[in-house]
Amino acid sequence: MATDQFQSPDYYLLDELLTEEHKLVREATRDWVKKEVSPIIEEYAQKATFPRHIVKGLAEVGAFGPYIPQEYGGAGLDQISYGLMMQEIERGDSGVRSTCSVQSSLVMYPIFAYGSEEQRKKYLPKLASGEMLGSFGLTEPDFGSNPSGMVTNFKDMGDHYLLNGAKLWISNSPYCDVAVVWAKNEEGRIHGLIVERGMEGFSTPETHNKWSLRASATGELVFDNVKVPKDNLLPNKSGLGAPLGCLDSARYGIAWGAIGAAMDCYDTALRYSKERIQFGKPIASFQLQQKKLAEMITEITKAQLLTWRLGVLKNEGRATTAQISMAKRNNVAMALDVAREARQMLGGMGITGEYPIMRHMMNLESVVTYEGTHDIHLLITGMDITGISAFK
Ligand code: TGC
Ligand code: FAD
Repeated sequence: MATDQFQSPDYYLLDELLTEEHKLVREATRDWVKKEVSPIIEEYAQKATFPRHIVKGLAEVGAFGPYIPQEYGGAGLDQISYGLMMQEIERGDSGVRSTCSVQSSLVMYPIFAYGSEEQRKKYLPKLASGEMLGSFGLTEPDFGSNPSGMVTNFKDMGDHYLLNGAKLWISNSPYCDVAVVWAKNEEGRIHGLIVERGMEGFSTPETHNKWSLRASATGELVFDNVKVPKDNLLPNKSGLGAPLGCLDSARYGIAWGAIGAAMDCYDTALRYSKERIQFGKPIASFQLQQKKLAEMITEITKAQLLTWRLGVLKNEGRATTAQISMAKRNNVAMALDVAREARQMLGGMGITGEYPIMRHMMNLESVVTYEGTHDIHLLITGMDITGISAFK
């Protein structure tokens, strides 16, 4: 890949809405991405290999549990700092941001919010430092958008639980040391269990042949009569609301992350269009190309405003599930549109790994599907404004 020359667009001077701490966090993350992600990511994506070696660096930059209190190893930052980190990391690659979303919001968050004090002390510092990598098992082969139907289950055997079932499409699974797994008890109530690598009957086969998120490892979590100690059940919340609460936090991070991918595509296309000469002029001088760039920066700016406001509401504890859905849906669709237009602006070069655009575009095809599909989020908005669930 060519040298990373990224210049962040800020058309409405939104930096003025950020604190000094926000800007410091963003610059530190941006510098780290330029140094550690940009130079290697194309090669890892082409090879469809997870860059395991950057996990330590992600931990050092504070990307694992940015908003988890420092006493548990987190960075103790606010939600806007968390969002800005996800933006900068996804500017590098959605797959690397995926690793952070899963570790922070889908593994550390449930242990912090629903776990016992012993569980917090045992797992959170190791997850924050990258000593442990986590995964989150909600989706099953027959239950994706409708997780309430899950069949993975556990039985109370007196001194332990016996876990059976399988989870599919699980980010980080082939490399995870621990998994937060959602399963039904004998009464059909959903609970979270912490499953550790090495427990007999627990396996994590990798899913191959993905054309998207190629630098992120995806796989299954398979439970064949796994004996889970009783201490590994998350005691403080049960029901579908428990995993959905984690998704609120991860979807919020994705809303910011998608802006990062869009900014990278826009910035690349803007620079290319000023340098590429056709018909004796830079292609940036043609009205059709200017239209594409003008629409991209308009949509990026609208997403930045929406997401900053969501961050303020989240800091105040007032962001609703439906507001988060709207931002996730809008921003990922926006980023996909920007990526597709930017790809065209680069002509044939747009399909090569010399530029990041095609990789972002392919990654975003997963991002628009995971953490609730584009249509599911539309229906969450529909449910919120009408009071009628389209799912029942
Ligand atoms: P519904 O009846 O609406 O709700 C069931 C119970 O949950 C409560 N609830 C919430 N609680 C906390 N936070 C939220 N966000 C909540 N949303 C709902 C709700 O009040 C109810 O409580 P109670 O006490 O009445 O029982 O549930 P439903 O079965 O009708 O489903 C609703 C629907 C379709 C919106 C939901 O299931 C959904 O969001 N589906 C999409 C599934 C999804 O997003 N899966 C993501 C898997 S993880 C992933 O993709 C990780 S990718 C990570 C990466 O690599 O970055
Ligand atoms: P389905 O639910 O079968 O949906 C198929 C289509 O039907 C979609 O277009 C959907 O919008 C539509 N549809 C479904 N129901 C309705 C309805 N009621 N009305 C209208 N349309 C509907 N899951 C995890 O638990 N942990 C992870 O770490 C994780 N990581 C992932 C990583 C990747 C790369 C991918 C691709 C997925 C990951 N997922 C993970 C799973 C992801 O959350 C699911 O793929 C997603 O929720 C959709 O489920 P599904 O693929 O089964 O699609």
